[in-house]
Amino acid sequence: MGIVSPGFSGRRRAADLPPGQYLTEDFPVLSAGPTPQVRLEDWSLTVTTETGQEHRWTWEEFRALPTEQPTVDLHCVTRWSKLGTRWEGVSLDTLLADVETTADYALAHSYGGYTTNMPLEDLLDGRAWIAFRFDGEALTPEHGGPARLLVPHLYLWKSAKWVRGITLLHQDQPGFWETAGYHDYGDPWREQRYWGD
Ligand SMILES: Nc1nc2c(c(=O)[nH]1)N[C@H]1C(S)=C(S)[C@@H](COP(=O)(O)O)O[C@H]1N2
Ligand SMILES: [Mo]
Repeated sequence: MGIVSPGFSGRRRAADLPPGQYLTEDFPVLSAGPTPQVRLEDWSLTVTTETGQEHRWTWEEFRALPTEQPTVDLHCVTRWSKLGTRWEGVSLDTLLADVETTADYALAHSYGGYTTNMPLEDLLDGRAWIAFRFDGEALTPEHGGPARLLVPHLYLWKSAKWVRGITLLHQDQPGFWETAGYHDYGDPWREQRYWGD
């Protein structure tokens, strides 16, 4: 008789799952509204500092930046986790390298109006990307293409799809779900799902 079933993937285990999460092999789509269709020639990404200074990249400029290929685990607050997902994107360390700021907070803005906040330091030190490729393919519109924020150490609602800008702020400004009762920070390992968790 077998002792332990290795699970479907046979590679990753319950120990890789934050509390209250279950493993899924598919990639659910969770969007609060319709999927915006952004043409690459109309796309841009803007970082706005606390003094109002703007740093903007067209798609061409953005794609000329050096990229990384992180493999990361995703944890959605609706309790599914997907392990070992493969992405390609530009590190926020690269994007923010020449941005002068003393801000402590960031607010990501998306085409379509979605927003989400996080401490600026959570975007740094190799922990966040503007991702444009998933599993070797161009990121599909329903998953946030042309490009989405990827901040995998926080619950997935922080990974703004269709990202168009990041505003750097001296004061924390809650985004769409954070204003609706979700946790301001959203650490899956501390199960910070809702206000007060
Ligand atoms: N612009 C935008 N980004 C978003 C959302 C959204 O509704 N709009 N939903 C968030 C939530 S709650 C989750 S769980 C993930 C889902 O990403 P996926 O649809 O690629 O699985 O995107 C996040 N980013
Ligand atoms: Mo979510």
